[in-house]
Amino acid sequence: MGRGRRLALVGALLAVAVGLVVFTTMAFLRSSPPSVDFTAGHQAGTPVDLTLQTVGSVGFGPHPTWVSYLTQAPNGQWVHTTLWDLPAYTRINVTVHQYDSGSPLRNQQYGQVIGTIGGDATLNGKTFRVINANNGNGVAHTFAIPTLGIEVPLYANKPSPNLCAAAPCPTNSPHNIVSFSFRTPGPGQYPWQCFIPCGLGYLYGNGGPMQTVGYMGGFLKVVA
Ligand SMILES: [Cu+2]
Repeated sequence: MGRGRRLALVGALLAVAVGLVVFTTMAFLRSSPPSVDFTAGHQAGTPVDLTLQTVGSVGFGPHPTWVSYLTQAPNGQWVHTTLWDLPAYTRINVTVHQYDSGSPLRNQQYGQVIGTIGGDATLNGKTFRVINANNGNGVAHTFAIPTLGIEVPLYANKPSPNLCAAAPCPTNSPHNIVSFSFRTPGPGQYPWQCFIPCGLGYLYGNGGPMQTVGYMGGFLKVVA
């Protein structure tokens, strides 16, 4: 093979290699869970119902053992995502079906309900403002929107082999129902997340699902 042909061959192989790297990188960057749309057909002034679930291990996808939130779409289907399109200046009635076990809190401040309408939440129908995580089953996860000053602890289930281990969890699995409301601000993207270090097997519990959109955090995409 002549020098020119060898050079051309090396050049072609290099181009293929670069192409593969670019393609893989773009595919990785593009991979994002879907956003559930709660704005379609929304009538100004009426509240939006947002129903979520938390599960100790999602049971499918690239990380089946990770803890996760799931979102119920308006058509009733459970979607593995933490991204929502929500109307601005609207009351959001949140209901979380909490299927996971928990523990005492490392930071007791996260046992407080902060920033909701009325400053409270309900646990299985009973109003509360704080959970003492050193009593009972402890806290499994929190729902927090830091930029809006909202934080709600989600009471845990007693550890048991009967706890749901694959989402979407059926309502006959042991769970707690936590409800609260808040108002969306003007248009913008607002991050939300869990503040309980629930990424088991990661440094201080704060890696893995705690750092990944679609599991323990996401975004409110508030639109006008
Ligand atoms: Cu969590």
